[in-house]
Amino acid sequence: MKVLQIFGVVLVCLISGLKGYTQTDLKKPNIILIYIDDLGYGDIGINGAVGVKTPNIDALAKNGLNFTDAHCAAATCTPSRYSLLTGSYAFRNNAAILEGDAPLIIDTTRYTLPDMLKNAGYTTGVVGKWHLGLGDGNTNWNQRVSPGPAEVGFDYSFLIPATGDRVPTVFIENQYVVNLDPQDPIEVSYGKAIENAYPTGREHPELLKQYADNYHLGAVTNGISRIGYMKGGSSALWVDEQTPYVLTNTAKRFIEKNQDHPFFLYYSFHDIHQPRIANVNFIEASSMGPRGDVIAQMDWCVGEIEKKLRELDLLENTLIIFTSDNGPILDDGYVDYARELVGDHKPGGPYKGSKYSVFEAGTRVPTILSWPGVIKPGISDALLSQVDLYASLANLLAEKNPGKKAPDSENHIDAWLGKTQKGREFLLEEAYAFGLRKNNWKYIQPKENATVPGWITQKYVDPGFSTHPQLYNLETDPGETTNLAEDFPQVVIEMEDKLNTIFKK
Ligand code: NG6
Ligand code: CA
Repeated sequence: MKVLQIFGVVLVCLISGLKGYTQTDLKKPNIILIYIDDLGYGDIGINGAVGVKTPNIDALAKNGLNFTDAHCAAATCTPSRYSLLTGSYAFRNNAAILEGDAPLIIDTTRYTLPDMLKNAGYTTGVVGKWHLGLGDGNTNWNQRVSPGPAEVGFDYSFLIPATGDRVPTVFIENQYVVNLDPQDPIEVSYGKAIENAYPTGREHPELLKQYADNYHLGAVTNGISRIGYMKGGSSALWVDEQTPYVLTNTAKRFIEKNQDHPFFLYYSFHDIHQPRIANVNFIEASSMGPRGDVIAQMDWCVGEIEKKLRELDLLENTLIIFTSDNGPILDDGYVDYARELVGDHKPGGPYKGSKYSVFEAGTRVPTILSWPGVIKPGISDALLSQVDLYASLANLLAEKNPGKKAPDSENHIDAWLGKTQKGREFLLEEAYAFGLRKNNWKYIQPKENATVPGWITQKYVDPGFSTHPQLYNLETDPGETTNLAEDFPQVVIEMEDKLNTIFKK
């Protein structure tokens, strides 16, 4: 027996030695969070996509765990990302979609997910879309923009400051604008127009390579009009068609540079958010026009990351979390004919709703975890929220009690790693109304005089409002068509009570 044990230890040491890991490191996988923007449950092949192929994501799912009932914390970007990084619900901080000149919304004294990982010995990096605000509200883009990622736990950052459709359209590395010429300083405004600024799409539609609605007719850079006005920084402007390559190469460099010790990479894609301007390599890669083409482009980038890990022999001990920040949307403001070309493809899978909606498709998003050394391939129906990644990863890394620091985050590491199919008992869905899940029950809280910004209703979005309680049984009615609230008053009371406990916490 003893001999066997010693043999085992020697073998493990040999294997880990070969892979360049110590025993301790084996317990500390590299963690790569691949965070796609606006990708719907049904937008990947493995979940039923028909208009586009996603071979790299499908392979990731086949070799990992594909979750059928995992949710982002909210149906829009900023709230969702706020919850992901803080383990706290967005409503506690009134987090809403931010403009490109908004200040950082994470309190820098907060102990965040990247802080926790740093404390556990990780080098932390964020590459891609940020959209959590930067600076103090009076941001000068021509000097170090602060506070930002470094002040909330990231050792390295390379950012799209807000969204692809908002100025400033420049990359920011370690909080400095990349390639900025000091002689050509940047100015940004979301209120008054700026003199001698970039022409606007409203005044110069002839400059546009893709038309846009009334809300996206501000500064034109690279032939695309954006939200907001901008002046200067011409040597720093990004080229939309190159963005996927720039970000993926930056992510690869981060991996390469940090290959010898545990790292956390939050790779936050611009794809498949609008403006959907695919690189020429992906034009007509799908049958759905630009929206499908950028899904194919995004899938290719995912494959590049996997290839890099394989090349560096890191795949075995890297936990890849692939997911999305909110549900899908066809028309969000640019005229790329996503609605007209969607055909039989169902971006939200069998679920009702979209981005901005409290119905299931608003937050039930593609979620795949892969860690070849540890996770057995399969499918999991566990009910999980991204707000739980914080406490779950903390638990994995032996920081057992993030406690008050992440008030809404629950430890479900066993569910994330596929050791159990049991996830949350209750799960909050934040949109412009509140939804609550318990097993297959879905409750939507009634709202009096509910409104959403006008542009949402113009986009064929059903936000899910009603002045009456709504209760659906997702097992028999995944499309949320038959309101059972009057038939199950006790369930409505239980769900309402639980919501109130969450609000009062
Ligand atoms: C909305 C924008 C939309 C998109 C969204 C953010 C208008 C009319 N629409 O306010 O274009 O940028 O915000 O998307 O301004 S998200 O995925 O980052 O939440
Ligand atoms: Ca989004």
